[in-house]
Amino acid sequence: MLDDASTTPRSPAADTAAPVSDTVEPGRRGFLKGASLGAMGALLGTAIPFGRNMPPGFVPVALAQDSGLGLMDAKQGLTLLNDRPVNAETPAHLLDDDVTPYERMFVRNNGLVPQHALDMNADSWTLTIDGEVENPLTLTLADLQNEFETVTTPLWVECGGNGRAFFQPGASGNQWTVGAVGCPEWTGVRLKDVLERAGVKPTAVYTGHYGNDVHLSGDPDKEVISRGVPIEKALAPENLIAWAMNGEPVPAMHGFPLRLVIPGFPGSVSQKYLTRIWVRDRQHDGAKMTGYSYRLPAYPVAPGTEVPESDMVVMMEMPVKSLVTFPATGAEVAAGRPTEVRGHAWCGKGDVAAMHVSLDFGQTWQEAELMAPPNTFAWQRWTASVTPPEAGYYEVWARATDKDGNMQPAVVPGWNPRGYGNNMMHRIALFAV
Ligand SMILES: Nc1nc2c(c(=O)[nH]1)N[C@H]1C(S)=C(S)[C@@H](COP(=O)(O)O)O[C@H]1N2
Ligand SMILES: [Mo]
Repeated sequence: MLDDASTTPRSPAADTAAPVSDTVEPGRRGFLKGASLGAMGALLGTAIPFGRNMPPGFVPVALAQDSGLGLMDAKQGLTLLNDRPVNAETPAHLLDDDVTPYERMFVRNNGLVPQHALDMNADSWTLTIDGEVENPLTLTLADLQNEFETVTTPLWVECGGNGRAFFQPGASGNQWTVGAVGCPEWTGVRLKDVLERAGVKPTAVYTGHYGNDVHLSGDPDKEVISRGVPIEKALAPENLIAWAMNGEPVPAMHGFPLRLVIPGFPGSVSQKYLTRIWVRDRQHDGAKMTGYSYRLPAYPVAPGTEVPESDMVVMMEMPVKSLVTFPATGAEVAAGRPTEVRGHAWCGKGDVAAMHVSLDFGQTWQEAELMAPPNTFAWQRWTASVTPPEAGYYEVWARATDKDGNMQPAVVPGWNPRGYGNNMMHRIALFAV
């Protein structure tokens, strides 16, 4: 069922021109206390039949769990799309750092932040590896830290629905514009090393990931999200089981105390609050692996087509993409003088091959300087110098190309029912004076 199918997408032009404001409302923190039972019923998605007999100020158990919204106070300048669960994206100009700081890392929660994470309590935490393995493992944080090689490396995470706001007709789900992506530095062990310690059987086909965040209904037996990757991807060297982000314990919002970081694939495979990896003998069928979730039509369809569920296939590598992170859209620059523009580029297949910018709506292009990444699956810095010939309105369009020659398109590519994989070029406005 589509939860918010009527959401209208914002137009790209509106996004380009809009001033970016801090939309996190601190006053929302204690909002449950003042809410009417009717409003709470709406949150639960069901009526509360004996509501009129409940004492004033009563909070139903299903809603007592904190969504973690209070944790957003430490984020800086993010756009809050939803407060239960918490979803927030980062304006492009705040993603200029090579390594994304905590304050600017987007948040995508499908459920509620679990209590142990709110308490930052990792006592008795274990990770189980089972299924198609020779020796099922149950590892503590200390086991992971002591028995495997520790790796520290920047890796990008991008939500599969980043760019959804630009699909027409619109697609249900969070209306991400461009900022559901970030590249923090992660510390942990290679997923591959842990899987190899468990001994992957030849029958292994896929992984299934589990965390212990709380379903929006409050029902402890309901899975929030449980996705997986083909075993070949799971055994690739880039993936980490991480306990630290930017040198600190993984923050509550981002999966404390342990999460997967599987760059290249949609962010949803990077399970937070990780408790179990089930090695499967078939494609995983956990929550949000089936139906229309993180799936694309197996063939190109016209916008708005009703695609039968049986024709939907799992989304794999994210397409090549880039952002302009400096200057901020709407910047004033000097006419006739060179202006520095810069950003990052990344690709689900690994390194980006080339980067170009245009100052005349895509009529002519100049090559930008593209740095090698510090490691595969860290995003790559690009810089260019553009000169607006005279006073007036300009746009910088940025276009990355992958090693197979695929470029970012100027328009939304491949319409799909849930609005995944939009890698259209990012553009910003410049006013030359
Ligand atoms: N346990 C758990 N893991 C999860 C999610 C979730 O809701 N619960 N969301 C996934 C999705 S859809 C994305 S895009 C990334 C976002 O990671 P971040 O919130 O750390 O930016 O986490 C993934 N891992
Ligand atoms: Mo996501």
